[in-house]
This record gives sequence, C-alpha cells and structure tokens, in this order.
Amino acid sequence: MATAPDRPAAPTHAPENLRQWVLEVAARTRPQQIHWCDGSDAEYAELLRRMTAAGDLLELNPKSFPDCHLHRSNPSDVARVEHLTFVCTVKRDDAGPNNHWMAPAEARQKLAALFEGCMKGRTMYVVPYCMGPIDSPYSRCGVEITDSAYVAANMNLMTRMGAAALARIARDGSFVKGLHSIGELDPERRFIMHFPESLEIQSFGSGYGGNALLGKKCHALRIASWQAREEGWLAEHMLIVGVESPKGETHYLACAFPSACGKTNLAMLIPPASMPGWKIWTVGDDIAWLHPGPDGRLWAINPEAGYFGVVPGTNEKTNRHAYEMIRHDTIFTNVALTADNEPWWEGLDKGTPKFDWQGRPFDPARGPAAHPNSRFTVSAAQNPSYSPQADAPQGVPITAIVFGGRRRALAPLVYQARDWAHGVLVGAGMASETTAAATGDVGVVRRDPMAMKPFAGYNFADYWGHWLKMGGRAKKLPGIFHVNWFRRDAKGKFLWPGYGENLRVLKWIIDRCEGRAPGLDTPIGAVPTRESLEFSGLDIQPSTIDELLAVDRDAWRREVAEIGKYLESYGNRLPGSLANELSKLNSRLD
Ligand code: GTP
Ligand code: SPV
Ligand code: MN
Repeated sequence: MATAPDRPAAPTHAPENLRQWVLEVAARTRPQQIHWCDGSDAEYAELLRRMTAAGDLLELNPKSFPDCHLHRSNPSDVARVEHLTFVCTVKRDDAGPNNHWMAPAEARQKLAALFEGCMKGRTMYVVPYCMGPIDSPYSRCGVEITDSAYVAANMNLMTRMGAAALARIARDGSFVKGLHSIGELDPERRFIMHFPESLEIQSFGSGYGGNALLGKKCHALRIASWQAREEGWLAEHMLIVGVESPKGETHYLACAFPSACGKTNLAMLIPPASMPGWKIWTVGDDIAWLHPGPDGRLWAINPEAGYFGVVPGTNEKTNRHAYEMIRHDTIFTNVALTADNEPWWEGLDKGTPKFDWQGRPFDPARGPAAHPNSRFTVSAAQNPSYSPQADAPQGVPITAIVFGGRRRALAPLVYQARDWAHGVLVGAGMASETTAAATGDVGVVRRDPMAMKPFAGYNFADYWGHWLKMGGRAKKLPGIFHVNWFRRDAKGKFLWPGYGENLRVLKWIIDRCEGRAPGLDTPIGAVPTRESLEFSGLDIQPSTIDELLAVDRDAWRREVAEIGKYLESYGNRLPGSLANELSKLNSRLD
C-alpha cells in the first residue's frame, strides 16, 4: 500500500519503534509516498510492472525467458565500492586496519546532509526482512528503507521479506535499521556506512548489489559478524553444500572463497558422469551463520533466500542447474542482449550479442558484451538442487570448513590443516586475485583472510581471536581445509578442470574427516596421496596431478614471510596463539 508521507498506513502489527523511525526518516528524506512491503506475489509483480513502465527494467523474450527482466545499472555503479565502505565505531581500533573508519558523529553528519530531502518525488519503500528461516532461533531481522523499486524487488527474492518478517520483528522487539537512497548515483557522493554498535546501516548513492541490498553484506556479514563475536557464533562469507554419497551418506561443508571465486558454482555442483550416484544439495551460496549446537558440532544456516550470482561463465556444461534456474522469473543486471531479446554473456557458448550491457550496439573493441560483474537475482527455491534442509530452523551440521582462493601459483589443489588453531592460521593467511565483484584492479593478489576482507565488521585481530575461541566452544569441530581451483600453467591455462570435477576434492575432504583417506604430511598440512584422490574418468596427466599437489618449500617460505608481515601489521591486538601457529609453520618449513 502506498500512502502520503504524513499518513503512513503502517500495517497494524508494525511495532511502535519501527513506525516512529519510518516517520522520522520520511520527515528528513521527504518522499512523495510511502509503501510498506508485504512481500506478496502481487506486490512483486506490481513492482516489476512499474519499473518496466518507467524504463528501469526491460522485459526479456517471454517465450524463452518467461518473467525475466533486464536491469541496466548506471555505468558508474556496477560493483561493490570497498573504498567508500566504512565501519563507524566509537573507537577506531575496534574497526581495525582492515576497515575504513569514520567517527560515528562525523559519519552521521555527512549522511544527514546527503539524505536531506533526497527522496523528493520518489516512493519510499519500507522493507521488513528476516535473514534466515522465519522460525529459526538463529535468524535475525532488519528493515531496509529504500527509494529504489529495484532494491525492493531484489529484497523480495533475496530475503524472507514482508508480512512474516514484520510479525517476527514485532515479536523480537529489535531489528537492524538500514537506510538506503540511490541519491543521484554520483560516485563522488556515495557512502556505505555501518554502525555496528547501534545496529544501523546507511547507504547512499549506489543501487548495486552489496552496496544497496542491505540484508546481504551490510547486515548478514558486517553487522552480523559483530553480533556473532558478542554472542559466540560466526557470520561468514561461506557457501553451504550437502554432499550425498551413492551410499546415501550426506555431509555438509561450509566453504569461504572470496567474491567471484566459485561459491555459487560449488554450491550447485553437477557431479561428473564418472561419479554416478553422487548428489549435491545447496543450502546457501554466499553467507553462512554458524552456531555451536547442543551436540557440540557447528550448525549452519543460510541467512539468505535467493542468489545474487555472477552470470558470466554460466553455461550448460559449467553449471547446468544455474543455467536452468535462470531461465524464468529472474532479474538480470548488466548482461548483454541478443537480437531475439534474450540475455547474453561471455561463456554462454551460444547466441551472439547485439547490444552490450549499456544497451549500445555491441562492439568488441569496447570490451566484453556483458559486464564481468553482471548478475542474476533469483529465488533459491528455483534451484533444482535446493536442499530440503535449507529451511531447517536448526540448520545443518558442518563436517568441514574449506577456505579457498584464486591463486595462479603456489597453493595446491587441496590441503588439510593440522588442527583448529592451524586452520585459523590457514584462513588468516588466505590471499586471492581480485575480481570484478568490487571496483578497482582485477587479478592482483591481495590478502583476503577467511574471504572476509571486505566484510568483517570489526578488527581482524579480534576476529581471529574469536575464531580461536570458537575452537573451545564446539566440542566436535569440523576439519579445516584449503583448496585452489585456479592454478595455471606457463601458458596461463587452468591446470584443474574445476566445476563438477571439484567433487573429487570434496570426496577426499569428507573421507579425511571420516578417517577413511590417507594424506601426505607436508609443512603446510596434509595433501592427498595420488591414490586417495578419485581420478577415474578424468582425462588428466599424472604430471599435472603432481604439479597440482606439489608444495614448493622455497615459495612457501616467501609466502609465510608475507603472511607474517601482514599479521604483524595488526600490532599487539594480534592473538599470541596465532603468532605461535605462524612460528610453528615457519619451523616446519625450515
Ligand atoms: P560472489 O557471488 O561474488 O561471492 O561469487 P562466487 O564465489 O559465488 O563465485 P561464482 O561461483 O559465481 O564464480 C565466479 C566465476 O568463477 C564465474 O565466472 C565462474 O564461471 C568461475 N568459476 C567457478 N568455479 C570455477 C572452477 O572450479 N574453475 C574455474 N576455472 N572457474 C570457476
Ligand atoms: C560479493 O561481491 O561477494 C557478492 C556480490 O556476493 S555483492 O552482493 O555485490 O556483494
Ligand atoms: Mn559474495
């Protein structure tokens, strides 16, 4: 329902603190009308209809892509902006060297000026959402106020949004306050600010992804990681996947890879034909909230209800389920178009682009047709491998935690940490080549601890300390592993086929956790013996396998020196036991 700002027809069960906040925001931003989202299908259809009429969405070919739409974002607004993302804590050190920091008072003042009257002539959407299954004790709610219909529609797909969330907010009494305006989409007037101490987010000047869909990175990672430390759990940039063996034994893995490094693909993996009987169940593709359960294991829920996934590279061979899933009821952002009004992207393997992602006639001289960070938004329920456990209030028990990065050299295909504390060091020492998911250079190796560099809402030193403590909280800890699907040969070709074939590595990981597979001890951890990895049906040279599993001591000594320097930059807040793990690794390498 949309009403004039002085008469916001709040639903009857909207709690008083929420009504007050909505009125306060409306008084400052002065929208033409207020719409309280109820999350219904009719509302979603109406949002899309309105955006299409306004030219913000293009309807795609209704025969081949029914109920699919294309959104072209502002060309200066195509990815997360890490340099404009701030954690505003009272004490600078609480945000840590890993975050941009601004004093809360200064940030509020800056934002107040930007938000003043910014919604004039626009509709203000009030979006109540629940991160996690509605009836899970682990779920947390928030409300995003936004002047973007695109954001409201995306939040419908990405979260449990609307009436049920509002009812839970009324029950819980508290919620994360997220305020968002696209402003003028001016990169010079763009800020993504977090106030973890008061559970607030304010985002101005971007309509894209993690900058604007505040339930995702802002709430479920930055704010939630802060709450998780206070309350004794973990909020992580991890997919959650169930791996069912031909014998019917299912194990759940939680895997942290940096942005655009293969989480969605691994979460929806299609087993290779040579591994019949294996099944993959997707619980989540981007974020995991992990809690110690009564049985002493770590249990994970996916706070999200949809996928905001990388489009380029998706085809029938790499990810058949994703390919099928995005053929209906999907919002595409920044893909190219064919003459038949079908979406097109690099790696699609069929069709030709007529218009690029900016709607210009495609000219290869201007770069790729689809933006490298073009995305699909789709409800998780459309995933053919969606796990029946994905809505379980208690989550799923985690057998292994897997870290991974995009490293053309050095990191072997897979290795296992010796124990939890060593595993925390493996995570803290992660590095990966940067991708198009954030603005800035692509392909530069940077440190990205636990794949959380852009997402940890507090000082990494404290975060590692919290991880180490979690080792004492859960009595049956998952094994910790590191993988790298992205090793390359001298010509720049990937050494490992990746995608579905990654199941071979997951199988070894599970077998290790179950005490069923041999490993070869190396200074950095255990790697598979050649016999313990399942290679039948895979066309790969034994020399390539050896290269993929090799641990080059000299190169690792240099790496560990780099890791040491990085960890030292956290000063005396760095946990002593992490420094201790590092020196143990150093002596193993000597
Ligand atoms: P975010 O949504 O940004 O967090 O990314 P993500 O980690 O979910 O990455 P995603 O699965 O979307 O993959 C990103 C890119 O890596 C896509 O272009 C994929 O096609 C490619 N990719 C995924 N898995 C593999 C793999 O095993 N090998 C290779 N070579 N490429 C892969
Ligand atoms: C990522 O960058 O890790 C994403 C996409 O998952 S965004 O929602 O834009 O952050
Ligand atoms: Mn992500």
